[in-house]
Amino acid sequence: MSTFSGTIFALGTGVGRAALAVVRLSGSDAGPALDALTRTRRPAPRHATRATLRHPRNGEILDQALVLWFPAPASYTGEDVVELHLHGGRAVIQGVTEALAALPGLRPAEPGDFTRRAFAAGKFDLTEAEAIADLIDADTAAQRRQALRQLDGALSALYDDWRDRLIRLLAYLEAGIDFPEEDLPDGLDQTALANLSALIDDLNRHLQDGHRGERLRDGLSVAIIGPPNAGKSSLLNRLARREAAIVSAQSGTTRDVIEVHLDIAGYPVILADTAGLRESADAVESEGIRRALERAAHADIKIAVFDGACWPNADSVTAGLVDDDTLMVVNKLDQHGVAVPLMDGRIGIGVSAQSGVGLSILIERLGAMVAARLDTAGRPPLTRLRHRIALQDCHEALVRAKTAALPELVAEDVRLAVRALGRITGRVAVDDVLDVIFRDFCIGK
Ligand SMILES: Nc1nc2c(ncn2[C@@H]2O[C@H](COP(=O)(O)OP(=O)(O)O)[C@@H](O)[C@H]2O)c(=O)[nH]1
Ligand SMILES: [Mg+2]
Repeated sequence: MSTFSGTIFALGTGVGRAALAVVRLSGSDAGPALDALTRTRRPAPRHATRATLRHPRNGEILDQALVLWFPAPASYTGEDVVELHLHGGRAVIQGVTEALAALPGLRPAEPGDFTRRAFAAGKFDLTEAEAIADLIDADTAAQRRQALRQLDGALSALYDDWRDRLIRLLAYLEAGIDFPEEDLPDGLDQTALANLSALIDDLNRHLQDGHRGERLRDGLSVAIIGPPNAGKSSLLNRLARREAAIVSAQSGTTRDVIEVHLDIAGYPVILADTAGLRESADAVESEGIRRALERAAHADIKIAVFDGACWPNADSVTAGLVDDDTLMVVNKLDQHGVAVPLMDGRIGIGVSAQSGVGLSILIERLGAMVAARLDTAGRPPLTRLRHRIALQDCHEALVRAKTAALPELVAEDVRLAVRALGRITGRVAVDDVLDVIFRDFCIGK
């Protein structure tokens, strides 16, 4: 039984001129609305049917469309759903949505309305609903794979399994409290303690994942650093395949941090160009250098670019920042010809940002470094801060439970842990949590 009032409608496809546009309706007035537009018999459920859509008031033809009728409950939202596959012109979309708005009981959908109704109808849990948002936002193949896996219930299965284990433990504990036997010791017995410890270990492993799943959603931060004129901006433009940063023979040109979003080996990367590292009397340039150092400190990976014209005299400030998270690059290979630069036993890559030589090796090495930081080796990763907070609450409660003095206190902590897990999947749904989650959706989802 749905608790939502009114029938909602929204354009489900992108805004702007396109071949097709899909408008979706959900609610008890969706069927009558379809009848009012087509003025003919309702099509068979789930059969694409061609129909002439007319304005219900004046009969003006609005489009020749394909319409689909999904009676409840076998629909996305679990309610009666209609899909109108229109021609994607702006006037067509406007004509049809205006006609819909004028019909009784219909209103435009708010962001996330459709998916929220689907969640309420039990079509999926919260982690799966969040996966739909992630899938729509996915820019790279790895993001798509992670979202699809979560949509398929990988996280639901994991968290539900933990919750089931805790509920069994709780039942066991409560039985001990309700029917105490004289020879049972206070607190936890060995089996229960072992079960609890095993779950705490599982939680620890899941929580200490280097934030891989969350970073895959946000993108890995990669900073290009190096001395002035080494070709940092040229390299960023090469990798971005556009002139995002100003390239100039005048040193000190780049001052602000310039970011481009890239797809490296299927992973999302936010690549930042920074000001050249040197002593500067210029206040603006000094601020740029401060920002460069700050970005370098927070970056997941650094690309240290050295000027091949000066090699092997590497800039000492940049050389001092080279660590295991750094890809060392010597630029201007077209001039200096050092193919495999070495520094302190570290092997660098010789490239020419100008001619493109060495760039494919650089991208390959960078891809391997990114993959090593984001790949989850088949385990479903933690993907959201919201989940992390609940899992930390769960973890804390279980650690407390392990040392609690009385069986009643152990049971209370396990109960809190169960609740924390339930918050992730929405088994313990609180309205304000739902508002926050579904607000992030786009309209029409
Ligand atoms: N010969 C040669 N010149 C380059 C190369 N990359 C950059 N440059 C030149 O070096 C100068 C500084 O380049 P830029 O990208 O602005 O360096 P940044 O100060 O490190 O950002 C410009 O005149 C570029 O044209 C390269 O691979 N070969
Ligand atoms: Mg620059």
